Amino acid sequence: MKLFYVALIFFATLFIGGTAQAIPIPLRGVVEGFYGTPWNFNDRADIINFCRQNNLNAYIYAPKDDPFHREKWRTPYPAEKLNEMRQLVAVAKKNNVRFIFAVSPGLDLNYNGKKGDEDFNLLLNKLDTMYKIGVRDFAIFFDDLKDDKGRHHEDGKEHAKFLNRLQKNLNEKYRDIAPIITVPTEYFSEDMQKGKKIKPYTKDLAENLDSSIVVLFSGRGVVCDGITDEELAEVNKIFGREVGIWWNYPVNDYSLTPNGEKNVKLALGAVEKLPMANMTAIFFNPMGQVQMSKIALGTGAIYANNPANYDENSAWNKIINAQFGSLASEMKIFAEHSRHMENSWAKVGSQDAPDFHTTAYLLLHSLGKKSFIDFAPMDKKIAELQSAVDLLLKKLPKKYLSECKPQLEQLKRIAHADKIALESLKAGKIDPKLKILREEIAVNEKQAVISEESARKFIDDVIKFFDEQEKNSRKKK
Ligand code: LTM
Repeated sequence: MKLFYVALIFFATLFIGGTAQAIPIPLRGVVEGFYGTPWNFNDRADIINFCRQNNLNAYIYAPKDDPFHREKWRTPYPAEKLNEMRQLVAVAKKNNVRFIFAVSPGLDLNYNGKKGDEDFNLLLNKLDTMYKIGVRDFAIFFDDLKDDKGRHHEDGKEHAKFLNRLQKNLNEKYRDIAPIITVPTEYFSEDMQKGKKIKPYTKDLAENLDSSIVVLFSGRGVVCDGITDEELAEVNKIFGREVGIWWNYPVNDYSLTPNGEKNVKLALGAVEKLPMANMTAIFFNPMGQVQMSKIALGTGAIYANNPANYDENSAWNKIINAQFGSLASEMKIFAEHSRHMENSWAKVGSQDAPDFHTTAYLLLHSLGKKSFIDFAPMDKKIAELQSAVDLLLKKLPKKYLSECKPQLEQLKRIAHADKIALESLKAGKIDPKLKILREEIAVNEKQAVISEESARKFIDDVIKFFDEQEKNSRKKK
């Protein structure tokens, strides 16, 4: 009976006024893990400071295009770089943020024989150097080791053996280091299984990996539309431990234009559809655009500090208000048009500007069906968009503008073309300028993509409407 009351008091204290008390994810932060130009010292110091302010407690150093992290992982950091790293570690310490140093040696790592020992020692030396400058957290990543046919040739047992040996060596040498964090080669659940069967790499890794090593996975896909509690539980079961998440939002290193040219759409939405269940760790992979990443990262921080009570809309509003002050309402209009990221293998982030989309849809579907067409709601949406973009282009502080000017300018072009499209509908006749504007927008899509299914789509839809009208009238003749 006594036990019953103790349990009752325990659970009662978890609930205050009907809301569950916040239970933060123990290890929560940012993984600088994207492809493309790595952040510089100031960006990193800034993000570490941002982590402290937002109650995130870890930063992983893992820029894919730092040669000393991946391609030339054997080469020690030059003195100047090491000195920068030392300063960064000090910044992290001051901010109470764990600085996690990662190496991705998988491209050409030897596991066995003499070469295996040599590589092992080289890696150990690299970590030793980092220990000497104050690092106490290490990560070894084995992601993205597939060949051009999408196959990998990694061996789960070898990875486990290698990581276990490293962990053992570090633990014997140092008493104050945290368990190693790893990302396996099969790091998303659809790649860990074939049908219902766990693939050999994952099975061997899971069966042999030291139970204290932290495993991160990215969801059912590399970049996917959320992770359910069930999906998390399934991966926990595979690895026999509570795994952590490497979340690929707001990273945009894969965002390609329709012609396959690089980039760029900005991911300015909130993180969403993440589990409520317990997990050991979560790391958000940002964009190269450090300041613009802070919208999603800020919402990620709110999530990671209280997953069970997370509401993406209120988090998104709160963060934009805090970050942009008097420009917050304009910023929300802009950011709303740039949240959803999608290509043939990636899909994440909520719909871009759904209200704008619905207003346009309702207008286009009322044409020819009603005697009175109400243009006012669309007029209002376009006017709002135009004035928000103009104000941001004029007033946004340089640190933000330097990261989002191409997208703002593209949205300005789109909003202008939307206006011409709307006027064409009002006049019942297409303004010839509209097709020229669309061409100009298409050319600029090499640098900036935004609101593809909302404000941008309205232009195409209106042109299509007039093209069909013309086709029909020709048919009648
Ligand atoms: O997601 C993981 C674990 N690895 C890479 C990241 O480095 C990259 O930034 C994202 C997004 O393109 N995809 C990956 O596969």
